[in-house]
This record gives sequence, C-alpha cells and structure tokens, in this order.
Amino acid sequence: MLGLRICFPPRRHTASRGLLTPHSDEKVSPLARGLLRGAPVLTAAGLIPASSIQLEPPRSRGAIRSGRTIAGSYPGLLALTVYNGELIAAGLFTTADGVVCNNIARWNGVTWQPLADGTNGSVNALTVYSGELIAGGWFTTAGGVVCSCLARWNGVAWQCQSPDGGTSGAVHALAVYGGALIVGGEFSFAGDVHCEHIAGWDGANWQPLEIGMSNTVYALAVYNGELIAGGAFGRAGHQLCRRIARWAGLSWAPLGDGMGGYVYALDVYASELTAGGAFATAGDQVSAYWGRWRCVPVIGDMNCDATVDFADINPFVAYLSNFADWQADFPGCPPENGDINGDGTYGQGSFDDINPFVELLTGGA
Ligand SMILES: [Ca+2]
Ligand SMILES: [Ca+2]
Repeated sequence: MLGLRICFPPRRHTASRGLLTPHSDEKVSPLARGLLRGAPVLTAAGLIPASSIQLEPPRSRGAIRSGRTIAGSYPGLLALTVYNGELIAAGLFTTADGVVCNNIARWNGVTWQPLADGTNGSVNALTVYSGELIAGGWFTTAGGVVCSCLARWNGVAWQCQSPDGGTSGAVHALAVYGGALIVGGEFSFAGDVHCEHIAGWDGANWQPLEIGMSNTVYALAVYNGELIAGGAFGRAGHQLCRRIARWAGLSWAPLGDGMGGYVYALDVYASELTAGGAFATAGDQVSAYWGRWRCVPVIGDMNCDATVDFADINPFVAYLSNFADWQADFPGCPPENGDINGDGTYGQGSFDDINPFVELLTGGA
C-alpha cells in the first residue's frame, strides 16, 4: 500500500535551482538527482558558454532541420553520472573549461576531456547499462555516427544504441530496471517498435511498456522495486495517472492522485521517492516544486507487495539475519513493517518479532 505523506513546505528552492540551471526557466533540473545523492556540484562557469548554440535537432524520425536553435532550450548542465571512475557531465554546451566537448564531457579529477566529438545536440540524460555509458537527448549524431537521440559510449567510441535506430524524438530520461534499459521522452517509436514516450531495450529488442503514456516522460526512477515515471502525461497505460505513475511489471498504476503539474525529476532518498517539477500540489497536499512519497508501513509485508502472505517469509528471514541485504533487495520498503509485536524494536536480530509474525501469517492460530 502506498500513500502520500508530508510534503516539503511551499517555498522555492531558489538557491539550488539557480545554481544548477542558471539560464533555465521554472523547471527543476534533473541535476537535482545528483544533488540529492550528494554528488559533486560542478563549477558551472567552466561548463556553460555565454552564447547560445546552433543545433540540428531532429523534429521527426530521420528528419533534420539544420542551423536552428532549439526554442526554449538554454545552455546548461542536464545530467551527471559516473563512468569508468570519471565524472560525466552532459547538457547543452560546447566547451568545458575551454576544451571543446560538444554537450558531454568527462572529468578525470584534474581536467575536462571530450568524448570523441560529442553530440550535435543536447544530452538530457545519462546512465550506465551493460558496461557502457548511455546518452539520451536531442541529437542526430554522436562522435559523427548517425544516431537518433540515443547513443552508447564504450570508453573509446560512440555507437548507436540499437542497430535499428534510436528514438523518433527527444530522450529526457534513462533508467535501468529489470535488466532492461528504460528510455523516456518525447517519441512514438523506438527503433521500429511503436512505443509512446517510453520504451525498454532488453539488450536485443525494443519493447513497449503497455501502451505507454499520453504525453512526454521527463523523469524515471526505481523505487520499492517498481519503475516510476514522471512527466507531462495524464494517462499511463490505460490508467488515469496525473504526471506520475508506477510500473509493477505488467501494467501502469497511479501514485495516489498524482501531481498538480509537470514532473521533471525523480530520485530515491532516505527511503522516500522525491519528485521535483513545476507543480503546486502533490496528491491532495500543497507542495510547491518538491514532493515526497513513501510506503505507508504495512506490518508483516516484508517484500512490500502490499499483501501479507507466505511470500513474506523468506524476506523476513533475510531482514532478521542480514538487514543490509534485505534493504538492497527491497529498496524503499519501510523497516517498520517488521515490527510485528509493535514494541518499537525491529530490524536485524529482532527475534521477538518471529512468533508474532508466524501468528500473523496463520491468522493467530
Ligand atoms: Ca508481502
Ligand atoms: Ca518488534
């Protein structure tokens, strides 16, 4: 069972937003993810050129309109990750501390270096999948290789993400879930497969996630064993999902009443799902720009599937014997779920909760 909990007070986090997206509008940068993890904050002045950049954004699959500045886009940082022990920074810029990098650069601790020739348009999202750095954005070439909005870097050279092409429009978010690379954005096709705004690459083929979303996906995260998508959509799959939805493996489902405006960033911090975006309400609560979501404790539900049954036995054994492993297996699952006797003591070695757990499962017999 999931429920919206207390949200941040309705005030603007102007310091963070100003630092991360100095030329941006009211959107909360996906870089919030990096900040929430305590990632290094870069010296933005070295990365962001003062001038705007001429780009060749793909407006539709295979089509290129040359020499046009992306309307509504501003130079800046949009994504960070770590690959091969180096910090990777991406966004919309031409140079990093004077080094020509073209929208993506790597920091080795001393200097910025390019990744070959970079891309010819913005890089909006980064992740690591199958040992390679994945870049998604609004570009048609990476390292000179023709790739529609999605490319992979093996440490030496760029290649297209899949042999049958990338996505038909901009990629805004990347995640790894269930062994697959999940791609979210503003597209209707991934390769030759019809995928509305979200798609999964299993290493060999593109797969749709049900019928996808009704509008752009801007953010992805994995929380409580489920894939979470945020964006501009009002429908996910066949469900009414206001700007945020969760994928349980077969279908999309809402998170409460959703959000009152677009969701631009998602991350998990302190066992809670945190959303950032251009909204004033989260669920039925006033929550400007930031909102938090966490599982409401369900006593005995040790695998956080919203039911208490025999499937919780093995997770409970792991919880008592190796709590860290249990947390890794069920991220976001409230530890309080294991306080079966309600004495406030729970977690590793809390053996007083064993008999009450057995009684819970057997109906108190
Ligand atoms: Ca359960
Ligand atoms: Ca207890």
